[in-house]
Amino acid sequence: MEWHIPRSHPRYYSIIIRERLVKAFHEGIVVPQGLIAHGRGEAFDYILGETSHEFALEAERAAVALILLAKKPIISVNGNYASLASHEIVELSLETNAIIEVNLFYRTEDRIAKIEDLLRKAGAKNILGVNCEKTLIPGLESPRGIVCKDGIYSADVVLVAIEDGDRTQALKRIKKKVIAIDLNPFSRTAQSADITIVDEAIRATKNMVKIARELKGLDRRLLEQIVNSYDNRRILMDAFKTIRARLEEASSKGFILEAP
Ligand code: PTJ
Repeated sequence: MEWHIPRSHPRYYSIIIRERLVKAFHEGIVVPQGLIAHGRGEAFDYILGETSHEFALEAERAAVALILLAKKPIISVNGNYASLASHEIVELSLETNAIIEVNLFYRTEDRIAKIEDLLRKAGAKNILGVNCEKTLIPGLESPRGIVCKDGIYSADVVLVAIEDGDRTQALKRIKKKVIAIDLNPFSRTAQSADITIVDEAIRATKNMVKIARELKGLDRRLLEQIVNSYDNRRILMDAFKTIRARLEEASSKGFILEAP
């Protein structure tokens, strides 16, 4: 059933995004657990004021530089990320020559095919899914650890979004550089990634597309400077400080000026 959401609703955008996920759930792209994960993300985004803070933009810039420097960068896509940001993912992949790999926590071949199809319709050219040669990431129980041999398994840099913490840690163990988009800075993913983007996945990916257009003509040395001067601990500290400052403001006044 399709609901009519009036444009005048103060939370119009947020409700439209929910509708997108619910539709994707009915189509078998998003799992029910993905709807729960989205709610958790929304709560953090609400606290953060639903905006891309400076710490997120800095992480996004370093992430794009790292992707542009990589030999084989992969954008790992799950049900939530695909249904939220298929067009932005494709644009990022085209701007940076990154390969898209559909990689699922609740893995079925049927879901992989549907997500692949969704991304192809959005214009994806370089995509791995159902038809790749498979192998296993050590330390992740099958079938969650199944990846493409020519994709994540042989990548040097992997971007994950809206992911569980296990996968990031397993990728780190096999020496991948991991970039994670995760609104929850407390999460295991956020804590164990090399570059943690504490930002909403659609906003983050849009920002990264813009940044890629700016950075892709740059000399490698300048890209290396961006990556080498990046400090993920400081970025995480800034994210926590922002949460604290917003909670302090709210708890001292009983309201917050920039309420979403
Ligand atoms: O499609 P599948 O089978 O691969 O399953 C995907 C889910 C999302 C179900 C799976 O990866 C999962 O269970 O994830 P978690 O452990 O719930 O973690 C999701 C993390 O992403 C949480 O820390 C959320 O706060 C965060 N998150 C949720 N929505 C967004 C988000 N971060 C950025 N942007 C969002 N839109």
